[in-house]
Amino acid sequence: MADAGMLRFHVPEPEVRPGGTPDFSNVTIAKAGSVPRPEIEVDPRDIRDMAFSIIRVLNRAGEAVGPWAGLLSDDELLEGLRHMMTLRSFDARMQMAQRQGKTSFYMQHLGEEAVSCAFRKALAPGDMNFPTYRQAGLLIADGYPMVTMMNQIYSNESDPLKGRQLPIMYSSKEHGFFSISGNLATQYIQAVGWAMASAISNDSKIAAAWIGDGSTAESDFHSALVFASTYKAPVVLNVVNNQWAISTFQGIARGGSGTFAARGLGFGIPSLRVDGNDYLAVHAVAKWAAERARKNLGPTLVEYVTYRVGAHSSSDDPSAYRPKAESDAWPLGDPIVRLKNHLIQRGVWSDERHTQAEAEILETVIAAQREAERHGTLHAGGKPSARDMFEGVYAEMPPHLRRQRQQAGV
Ligand SMILES: Cc1ncc(C[n+]2csc(CCOP(=O)(O)OP(=O)(O)O)c2C)c(N)n1
Ligand SMILES: [Mg+2]
Repeated sequence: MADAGMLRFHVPEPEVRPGGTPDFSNVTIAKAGSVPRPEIEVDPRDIRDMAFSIIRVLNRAGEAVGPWAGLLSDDELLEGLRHMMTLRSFDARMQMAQRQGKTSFYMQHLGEEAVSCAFRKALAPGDMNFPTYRQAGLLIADGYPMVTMMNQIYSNESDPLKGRQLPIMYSSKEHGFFSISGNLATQYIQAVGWAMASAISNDSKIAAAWIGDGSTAESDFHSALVFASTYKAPVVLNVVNNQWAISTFQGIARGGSGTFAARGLGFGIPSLRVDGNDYLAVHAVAKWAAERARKNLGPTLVEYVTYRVGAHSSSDDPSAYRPKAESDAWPLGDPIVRLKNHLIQRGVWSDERHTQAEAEILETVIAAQREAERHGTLHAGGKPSARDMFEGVYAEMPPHLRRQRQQAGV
């Protein structure tokens, strides 16, 4: 019986701390192929339980099973594998470049490659993502040049953003990648507003909002859901649940809702959970949600269940707050290994080809890096001009900035 008269403050705690044995036995995982695929016109009230399950396509044997399978050809899957491998290789090189002092900061995607790489393939040209810092796969899978990404990371003379953004905070209108904001969750309301504008102007383009599990605690997330649900905005509301928000485990932001997808239920928004380490499942669910948006059926909330294998950023050391072996214990496996095994199982890939592709990709990444470094790195070579920091914000430069520019003599 609860004590009467004595209040106790509740702070959720992760199951295991450093030194403990990783335990994901509390993570309930639906069998691959077991979650139905409803019609996109489905009444959200009829699929509320989908916010508590996990849509999966790839089973343990590497087969694609169930109603969400069968959307992608072997060639498309091979391309997807290459995109994820490229992102992983790019990450490893840039993480190393940060350690070598060539950039001040880097953020990796290790373990989460399927989410952004597969999602990109569900969008059409002209659609707009409002990403966080952990969706560089949206650019890689859309053919954005790695050299340009590296120029941005190095803040060198060819940085398209001219050193005005933190490294990895890319921006490309042409590739449907809205400028990243370091102020978390702001991208959610921006995405919903952009989607509403698209509908108001009778356009055909849809938006995709992105947020991490931890950032859903921000009020912007909840405001965005109000607007999205009231105006049936053509937007896909993505929540990447990688279990951690720097050192804070996902139970803090999730609170009592059970899952992050369940946050959508109170707004009457169809809310699905998907295996974020399953390229096929991510793509199939993204397609379903994008089609709903494009057919004026309104927003869909999608929670990608995944695991952040790497550190939060180059400034973080996860051994201070979680067991070292926790990522090995993660029950949904590695997205690259799982797609690789599927393609081997289909007879269109092999271990030898995989090893060879890894080497080829690394060579391409190194070649891009060499080219970027010819344009400078953080402490060496060409830099954007100090004059650039005064440009690009106002259509007409206000007097106080003109004065400052004069004082700086640029
Ligand atoms: C409004 C705001 N609050 C706090 C921060 C500091 N911060 C940067 S990343 C981060 C953790 C975010 O975790 P999550 O949303 O789960 O995304 P993940 O890094 O796991 O992809 C925090 C607290 C910030 N950038 N903006
Ligand atoms: Mg997180």
